[in-house]
Amino acid sequence: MSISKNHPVPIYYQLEQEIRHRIEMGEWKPGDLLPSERELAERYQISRMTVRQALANLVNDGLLYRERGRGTFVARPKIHKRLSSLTSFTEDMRARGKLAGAEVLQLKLEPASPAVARDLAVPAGQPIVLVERLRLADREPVGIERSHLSFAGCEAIMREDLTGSLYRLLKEKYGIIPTHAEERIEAGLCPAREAQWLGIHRSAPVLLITRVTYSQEGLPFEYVESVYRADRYTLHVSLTTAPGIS
Ligand code: 16G
Repeated sequence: MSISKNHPVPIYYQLEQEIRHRIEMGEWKPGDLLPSERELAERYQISRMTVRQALANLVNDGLLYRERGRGTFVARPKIHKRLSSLTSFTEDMRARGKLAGAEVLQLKLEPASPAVARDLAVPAGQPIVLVERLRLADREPVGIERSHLSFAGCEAIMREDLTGSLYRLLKEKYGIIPTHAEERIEAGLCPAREAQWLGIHRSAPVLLITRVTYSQEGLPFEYVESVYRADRYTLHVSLTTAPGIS
């Protein structure tokens, strides 16, 4: 591929496409160091400013990352989480060909705070289960999920092995089928404690997702607060035009 200066497509965009192509073809692999700005400018006979713009766009898109003093590298592909279907972490990972894992950070019975009690439709102060887990994709920490669980006999879950799929356990052993969820997604900066577990800088960008999950009976059984590494996650939504809008 070459870059044409007489083309209506801007030169920085042509360079972006060229780099994307090399990454897609596997010519440049995750972790590879890209040629320097100067080398790229010379190779394609374009200005360093143009190279800088193309690289900055690819860094913003998460395809490349920079390390101060070392250069620009090819990033690992992110985990795509579809927002249109109710899935578990394990299912999301399986769909990506990754091995899901969990490390239990906290497991206890605690009185429901007024906010959690409202979402779980229980009286404030009622003992509910708190399970906080570090979630792993191919053994790499990608998120932390703090689930507040409330259903008849939920204390029994304290004796379970929670390093596998929680949703599968709930389905198979407790007859609770996650059927519907309401989710809220915000951008945030990683708190210090979570940053340590996730192995990222304090205040690195994260996705903060809260979810209330309902069973097949329409009862809320889980209120979860999650922190996912923004450098490892992309949220994916399919959109269709609403009827009546042209
Ligand atoms: C998802 C859910 C979380 C649930 C977990 C169960 C979000 C924001 N969170 O990660 O609520 O507890 O799946 O996964 O999507 P598991 O069955 O693999 O343990």
